[in-house]
Amino acid sequence: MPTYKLTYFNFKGRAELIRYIFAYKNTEYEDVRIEFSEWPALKPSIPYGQLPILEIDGVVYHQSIAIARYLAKQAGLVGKTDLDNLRIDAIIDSLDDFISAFPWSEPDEEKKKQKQEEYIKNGSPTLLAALEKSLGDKTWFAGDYVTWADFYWDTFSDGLEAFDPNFAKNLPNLQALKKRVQSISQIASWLERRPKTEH
Ligand SMILES: N[C@@H](CCC(=O)N[C@@H](CS)C(=O)NCC(=O)O)C(=O)O
Repeated sequence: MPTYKLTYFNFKGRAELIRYIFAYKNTEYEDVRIEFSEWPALKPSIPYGQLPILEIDGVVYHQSIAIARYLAKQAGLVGKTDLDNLRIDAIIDSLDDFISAFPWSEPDEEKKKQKQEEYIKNGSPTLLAALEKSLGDKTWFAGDYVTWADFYWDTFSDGLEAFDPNFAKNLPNLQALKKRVQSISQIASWLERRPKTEH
Protein backbone atom coordinates (compact mmCIF):
# COMPACT_ATOMS: atom_id res chain seq x y z
CA MET A 1 0.00 0.00 0.00
CA PRO A 2 1.64 3.32 -1.05
CA THR A 3 1.79 6.27 1.33
CA TYR A 4 -0.26 9.28 0.28
CA LYS A 5 0.22 12.88 1.40
CA LEU A 6 -2.24 15.47 0.04
CA THR A 7 -1.31 19.13 0.47
CA TYR A 8 -3.83 21.93 -0.05
CA PHE A 9 -5.25 24.95 1.74
CA ASN A 10 -7.66 24.61 4.66
CA PHE A 11 -10.79 24.47 2.55
CA LYS A 12 -12.60 22.08 0.22
CA GLY A 13 -11.88 23.66 -3.18
CA ARG A 14 -9.86 21.61 -5.62
CA ALA A 15 -8.84 19.01 -3.05
CA GLU A 16 -12.31 17.86 -2.06
CA LEU A 17 -12.85 15.56 -5.04
CA ILE A 18 -9.59 13.82 -4.15
CA ARG A 19 -10.66 13.59 -0.50
CA TYR A 20 -14.01 12.05 -1.60
CA ILE A 21 -12.23 9.36 -3.61
CA PHE A 22 -9.92 8.55 -0.70
CA ALA A 23 -12.96 8.40 1.60
CA TYR A 24 -14.84 6.10 -0.80
CA LYS A 25 -11.98 3.59 -0.74
CA ASN A 26 -11.26 4.11 2.97
CA THR A 27 -7.69 4.88 1.94
CA GLU A 28 -5.37 6.25 4.60
CA TYR A 29 -3.65 9.51 3.65
CA GLU A 30 -2.17 12.57 5.26
CA ASP A 31 -4.54 15.53 4.73
CA VAL A 32 -2.15 18.47 5.07
CA ARG A 33 -3.96 21.83 5.16
CA ILE A 34 -1.75 24.89 5.04
CA GLU A 35 -2.68 28.41 6.10
CA PHE A 36 -2.58 31.24 3.53
CA SER A 37 0.07 32.91 5.67
CA GLU A 38 2.39 29.92 5.06
CA TRP A 39 1.89 29.90 1.29
CA PRO A 40 4.34 32.59 0.07
CA ALA A 41 7.22 30.77 1.76
CA LEU A 42 6.09 27.36 0.53
CA LYS A 43 5.15 28.24 -3.07
CA PRO A 44 8.69 28.34 -4.54
CA SER A 45 9.29 24.77 -3.37
CA ILE A 46 6.14 23.42 -5.05
CA PRO A 47 6.58 22.16 -8.63
CA TYR A 48 4.33 24.33 -10.88
CA GLY A 49 3.71 26.60 -7.87
CA GLN A 50 0.11 25.57 -7.19
CA LEU A 51 -1.91 23.31 -4.92
CA PRO A 52 -3.18 20.67 -4.53
CA ILE A 53 -0.27 18.30 -4.81
CA LEU A 54 -0.29 14.62 -3.95
CA GLU A 55 2.84 12.83 -2.82
CA ILE A 56 2.76 9.11 -3.53
CA ASP A 57 5.59 7.35 -1.74
CA GLY A 58 7.35 10.70 -1.53
CA VAL A 59 7.04 11.58 -5.23
CA VAL A 60 5.13 14.81 -5.96
CA TYR A 61 2.24 14.89 -8.47
CA HIS A 62 0.19 17.97 -9.38
CA GLN A 63 -3.08 18.93 -11.15
CA SER A 64 -6.17 17.98 -9.17
CA ILE A 65 -8.07 16.38 -12.05
CA ALA A 66 -5.13 14.25 -13.19
CA ILE A 67 -4.65 13.10 -9.59
CA ALA A 68 -8.37 12.42 -9.13
CA ARG A 69 -8.52 10.45 -12.39
CA TYR A 70 -5.58 8.28 -11.30
CA LEU A 71 -7.16 7.59 -7.90
CA ALA A 72 -10.61 7.04 -9.43
CA LYS A 73 -9.14 4.35 -11.70
CA GLN A 74 -7.70 2.59 -8.68
CA ALA A 75 -10.97 2.94 -6.78
CA GLY A 76 -13.14 1.54 -9.59
CA LEU A 77 -14.81 4.91 -10.09
CA VAL A 78 -14.14 5.37 -13.80
CA GLY A 79 -16.20 4.22 -16.79
CA LYS A 80 -16.53 0.57 -17.75
CA THR A 81 -16.00 1.34 -21.44
CA ASP A 82 -13.99 3.91 -23.38
CA LEU A 83 -17.21 5.52 -24.51
CA ASP A 84 -18.47 5.82 -20.92
CA ASN A 85 -15.13 7.42 -20.05
CA LEU A 86 -15.54 9.88 -22.91
CA ARG A 87 -18.90 10.96 -21.45
CA ILE A 88 -17.61 11.04 -17.87
CA ASP A 89 -14.44 12.96 -18.75
CA ALA A 90 -16.47 15.47 -20.77
CA ILE A 91 -18.66 16.16 -17.72
CA ILE A 92 -15.57 16.54 -15.54
CA ASP A 93 -14.05 18.97 -18.06
CA SER A 94 -17.27 20.99 -18.32
CA LEU A 95 -17.38 21.45 -14.55
CA ASP A 96 -13.70 22.20 -14.44
CA ASP A 97 -13.88 24.79 -17.25
CA PHE A 98 -16.55 26.61 -15.27
CA ILE A 99 -14.60 26.61 -12.03
CA SER A 100 -11.32 27.54 -13.73
CA ALA A 101 -12.85 30.70 -15.21
CA PHE A 102 -14.49 31.70 -11.91
CA PRO A 103 -13.34 35.20 -10.87
CA TRP A 104 -11.55 34.20 -7.66
CA SER A 105 -9.12 37.06 -7.35
CA GLU A 106 -9.98 40.71 -7.47
CA PRO A 107 -8.42 43.09 -4.98
CA ASP A 108 -11.61 45.13 -4.44
CA GLU A 109 -13.96 43.00 -2.28
CA GLU A 110 -17.14 44.73 -3.47
CA LYS A 111 -16.19 44.33 -7.14
CA LYS A 112 -15.21 40.72 -6.59
CA LYS A 113 -18.58 39.87 -5.08
CA GLN A 114 -20.36 41.55 -7.99
CA LYS A 115 -18.20 39.77 -10.58
CA GLN A 116 -18.78 36.39 -8.93
CA GLU A 117 -22.55 36.89 -8.78
CA GLU A 118 -22.62 37.93 -12.43
CA TYR A 119 -20.43 35.01 -13.46
CA ILE A 120 -22.80 32.51 -11.82
CA LYS A 121 -25.93 34.27 -13.08
CA ASN A 122 -24.74 34.49 -16.69
CA GLY A 123 -22.64 31.37 -17.00
CA SER A 124 -24.41 28.67 -15.05
CA PRO A 125 -27.82 28.31 -16.79
CA THR A 126 -26.37 26.78 -19.99
CA LEU A 127 -24.07 24.43 -18.09
CA LEU A 128 -26.73 23.36 -15.59
CA ALA A 129 -29.39 22.75 -18.24
CA ALA A 130 -26.92 20.61 -20.20
CA LEU A 131 -25.93 18.63 -17.11
CA GLU A 132 -29.55 18.07 -16.12
CA LYS A 133 -30.19 16.77 -19.65
CA SER A 134 -27.07 14.54 -19.64
CA LEU A 135 -28.19 13.01 -16.36
CA GLY A 136 -31.86 12.74 -17.38
CA ASP A 137 -33.62 10.14 -15.27
CA LYS A 138 -30.52 7.97 -14.87
CA THR A 139 -29.29 7.14 -11.37
CA TRP A 140 -25.71 8.25 -12.09
CA PHE A 141 -24.09 10.14 -14.97
CA ALA A 142 -22.76 6.82 -16.32
CA GLY A 143 -26.17 5.13 -15.99
CA ASP A 144 -26.41 2.38 -13.41
CA TYR A 145 -23.03 2.77 -11.67
CA VAL A 146 -21.37 5.54 -9.69
CA THR A 147 -18.27 7.32 -11.02
CA TRP A 148 -16.04 10.21 -10.02
CA ALA A 149 -18.16 12.51 -12.25
CA ASP A 150 -21.00 12.12 -9.72
CA PHE A 151 -18.57 12.97 -6.92
CA TYR A 152 -17.32 16.01 -8.81
CA TRP A 153 -20.86 17.24 -9.36
CA ASP A 154 -21.41 17.13 -5.60
CA THR A 155 -18.17 18.91 -4.61
CA PHE A 156 -18.50 21.41 -7.47
CA SER A 157 -22.07 22.40 -6.63
CA ASP A 158 -21.31 22.55 -2.91
CA GLY A 159 -18.51 24.98 -3.68
CA LEU A 160 -20.79 27.21 -5.73
CA GLU A 161 -23.59 27.07 -3.17
CA ALA A 162 -21.23 28.92 -0.86
CA PHE A 163 -21.52 31.86 -3.30
CA ASP A 164 -25.16 31.36 -4.34
CA PRO A 165 -27.29 29.34 -1.90
CA ASN A 166 -29.84 28.68 -4.67
CA PHE A 167 -27.26 27.27 -7.08
CA ALA A 168 -28.91 24.42 -9.07
CA LYS A 169 -31.67 24.19 -6.46
CA ASN A 170 -34.45 24.12 -9.09
CA LEU A 171 -32.98 21.15 -10.97
CA PRO A 172 -34.57 18.02 -9.49
CA ASN A 173 -32.40 15.36 -11.13
CA LEU A 174 -29.14 17.08 -10.23
CA GLN A 175 -30.33 17.65 -6.67
CA ALA A 176 -31.34 13.99 -6.36
CA LEU A 177 -27.87 13.02 -7.59
CA LYS A 178 -26.27 15.09 -4.81
CA LYS A 179 -28.39 13.26 -2.24
CA ARG A 180 -27.40 9.91 -3.74
CA VAL A 181 -23.68 10.75 -3.58
CA GLN A 182 -23.96 12.04 -0.01
CA SER A 183 -25.82 8.89 1.02
CA ILE A 184 -23.00 6.54 0.04
CA SER A 185 -21.94 5.38 3.50
CA GLN A 186 -18.22 6.21 3.14
CA ILE A 187 -19.05 9.68 1.79
CA ALA A 188 -21.66 10.28 4.51
CA SER A 189 -19.04 9.36 7.08
CA TRP A 190 -16.49 11.76 5.50
CA LEU A 191 -19.06 14.59 5.48
CA GLU A 192 -19.61 13.96 9.15
CA ARG A 193 -15.97 13.94 10.19
CA ARG A 194 -14.29 16.37 7.76
CA PRO A 195 -13.02 19.67 9.11
CA LYS A 196 -15.73 22.34 9.00
CA THR A 197 -14.72 25.12 6.58
CA GLU A 198 -16.73 27.84 4.85
CA HIS A 199 -15.50 26.95 1.34
N1 LIG B 1 -5.60 23.26 -12.64
C1 LIG B 1 -4.98 23.28 -11.33
C2 LIG B 1 -5.32 24.60 -10.67
C3 LIG B 1 -4.60 24.74 -9.35
C4 LIG B 1 -4.93 26.05 -8.68
O1 LIG B 1 -5.49 26.99 -9.31
N2 LIG B 1 -4.60 26.12 -7.39
C5 LIG B 1 -4.84 27.32 -6.62
C6 LIG B 1 -5.76 27.00 -5.43
S1 LIG B 1 -7.30 26.35 -5.96
C7 LIG B 1 -3.51 27.81 -6.06
O2 LIG B 1 -2.61 27.04 -5.81
N3 LIG B 1 -3.44 29.13 -5.84
C8 LIG B 1 -2.28 29.76 -5.24
C9 LIG B 1 -1.34 30.30 -6.26
O3 LIG B 1 -1.55 30.14 -7.48
O4 LIG B 1 -0.36 30.92 -5.82
C10 LIG B 1 -5.51 22.08 -10.53
O5 LIG B 1 -6.65 21.65 -10.78
O6 LIG B 1 -4.78 21.55 -9.67
